[in-house]
Amino acid sequence: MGVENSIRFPQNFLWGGAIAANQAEGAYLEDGKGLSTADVLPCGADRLERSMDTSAMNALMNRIEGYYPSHEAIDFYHRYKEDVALFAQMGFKCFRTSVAWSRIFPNGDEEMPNENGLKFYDDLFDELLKYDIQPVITISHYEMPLGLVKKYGGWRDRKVVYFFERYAKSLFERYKDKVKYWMTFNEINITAHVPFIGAGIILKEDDSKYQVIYQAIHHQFVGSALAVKACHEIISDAKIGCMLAGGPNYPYTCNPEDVFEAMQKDRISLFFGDVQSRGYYPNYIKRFFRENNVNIEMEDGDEEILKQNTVDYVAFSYYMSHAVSTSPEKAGEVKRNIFGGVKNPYLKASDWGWQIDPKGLRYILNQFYDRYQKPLFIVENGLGAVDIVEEGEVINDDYRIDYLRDHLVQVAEAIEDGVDLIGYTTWGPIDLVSVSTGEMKKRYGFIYVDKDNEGRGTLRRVKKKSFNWYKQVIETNGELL
Ligand code: BGP
Repeated sequence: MGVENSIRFPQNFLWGGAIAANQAEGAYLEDGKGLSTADVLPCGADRLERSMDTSAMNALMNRIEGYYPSHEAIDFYHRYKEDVALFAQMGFKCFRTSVAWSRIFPNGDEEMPNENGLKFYDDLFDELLKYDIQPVITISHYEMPLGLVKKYGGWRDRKVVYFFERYAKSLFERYKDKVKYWMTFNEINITAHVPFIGAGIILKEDDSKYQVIYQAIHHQFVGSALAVKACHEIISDAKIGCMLAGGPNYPYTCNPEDVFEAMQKDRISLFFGDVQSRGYYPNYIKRFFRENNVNIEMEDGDEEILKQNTVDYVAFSYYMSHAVSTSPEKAGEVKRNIFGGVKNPYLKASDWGWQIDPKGLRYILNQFYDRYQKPLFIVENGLGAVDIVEEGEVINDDYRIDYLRDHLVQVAEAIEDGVDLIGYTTWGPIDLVSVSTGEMKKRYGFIYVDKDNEGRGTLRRVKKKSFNWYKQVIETNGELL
């Protein structure tokens, strides 16, 4: 099982997998953890749209009703030893997860961290290091303490910058000997599309939407830069990156209108990487701000903080590409997702309508490397699919192997193109709760977890066919894909 690949991956390439605290841990109120934004989000196909509905979200602030798969998730909190042992069997060199901010600061604005929360991650990191698996840690992955939303309106309030800085510093101090790869905000560019998930923002009736969102994003930029600064001061041999949702925007036709529109869409997304990697707001975004009545309030010293504390590497997720048309009605079916865009006639899509495009990964690796000239790290890639458990506990997920292989072939090509790549972590090496639906049905894992959308199941772990395939990929450092 495996196709030969003649292009060499770098020595010490960080192969692994990635999860996020709120999608895997469960134990949502254990050991002093406070509620987080992720704990109150409703489930279902329209989850992201609902997170932008002001009255629905206001109602959720004070009442959790119904069943939330994320409250137990896959119970990683109690079963991490078993799971880490399985990752070690696959030969993982690294493992990306996030820290749940509300385990460390249950309301977000306390003076002192919660010792029980810190202890959990100490134990988890020790377990990983026991197998020589490097922890790669996202400080904020799509969640923040709900207390900060109720009391301060999330990242709208400048004070949250300092609560975040305090939180980040307590992680660096505590784990300085254990964690050498960090990133600040998961998919920070998604905040512009789903501000509750990215920044704990519930828009009010009289809010000027862009003003509120981009001001909050400015606060995140400053928080991120302060975290970079603290990380460099506290852990001299650490690397800290930003993390973007990657996905190129292709013009639907060679009509210059489409070509330009695609470039603009790329810019609106890459703006986040530009600020965090280059250290200043690019000129093109200033026009967007002018035309949308956005006036960023900066404090004295902000520009200096951004300039002085740029990231060491650029991490990103990659699932799909987008096609952009200035006349979408002519271009065919308009995809219903948060990015907009039209159907690309050259690509197939996943069951969730995500357009599968391996070459787009080579494209974006080159695009990012040309733009940033910094090491890159692919920290999410994978296929969300419905898996069938056949007789004898067999799961033949050849579609997943094909997806990952096709993407890795393009990763190898990009390495040959000269891109400096630190590593590759697949999304959800073990099945977990989906961000876009809040459900279990959309699975990414090499390891199946017996749990369904309604919470039925034993939570037992079962290796899928892809488990041994990925093991072999790592064992041969990508020579057999
Ligand atoms: C990214 C997120 C992840 C993850 C992934 C897959 O945007 O960073 O947290 O969930 O997408 O998305 P989904 O779970 O909706 O399939």
